Amino acid sequence: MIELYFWPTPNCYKVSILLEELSVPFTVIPIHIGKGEQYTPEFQSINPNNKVPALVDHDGPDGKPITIFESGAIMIYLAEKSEKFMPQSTASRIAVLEWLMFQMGSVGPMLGQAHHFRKYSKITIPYAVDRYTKEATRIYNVLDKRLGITPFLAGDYSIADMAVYPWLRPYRWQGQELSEFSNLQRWYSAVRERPAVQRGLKVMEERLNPNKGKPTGDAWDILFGSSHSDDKKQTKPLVNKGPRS
Ligand SMILES: N[C@@H](CCC(=O)N[C@@H](CS)C(=O)NCC(=O)O)C(=O)O
Repeated sequence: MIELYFWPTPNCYKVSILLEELSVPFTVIPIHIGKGEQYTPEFQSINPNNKVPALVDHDGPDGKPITIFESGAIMIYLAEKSEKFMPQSTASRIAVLEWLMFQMGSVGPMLGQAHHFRKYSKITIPYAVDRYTKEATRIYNVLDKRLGITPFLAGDYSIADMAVYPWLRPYRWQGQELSEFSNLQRWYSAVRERPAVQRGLKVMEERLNPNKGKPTGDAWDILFGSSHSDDKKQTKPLVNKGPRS
């Protein structure tokens, strides 16, 4: 059984998308980072860095449980265990690791800084806004150039694509327009259309609110409760008979 310590953020979506792609059953354990749940001693024993995601696989190596933090390490573990989305040959495997490391070292941290200084900072620091917006543009150009050569970042669709995609979804927060990067835009649409990607992005809402979208309370009674009987229905006019006199 796999437990995913999760909050709906780009780094966590990387793992939920991969688990959905693998069709592996998993339990979501929400860690509300806005309430500081990442700082509890229980969670710290799982991730000494106090950040999500983290993962526990109760059926780890040699049948023993394994605890993993850092989204890149979690993705490598799951891909290697399942032998999917990570090729076996050295050259292809290194290509996946290159683009995964690029995501972990550049895409995530730099675009995260762009989010911070463009959106969350309580004061506007023009130097920081300019620096991280330019860095975002530079990163988008690196990705766009690569995707002009290969359909996906490492050739075939892999954990590298799953790692980058969630970070590009808030592209406007990063001061970017996808339409200015035609190869990237083509790739973005291809990844977005994958059903597992769509499920991975909804993982918390579906697992934690299984009734979401279903009518509850008064709405349920109105639609399906006793007032739904034919008798009651007929107490109301079915046809508008025009203005009352
Ligand atoms: N390098 C880490 C970064 C994890 C990270 O920054 N997680 C964010 C959410 S995307 C977090 O937990 N933030 C809460 C905090 O910083 O207190 C990874 O990829 O797993």
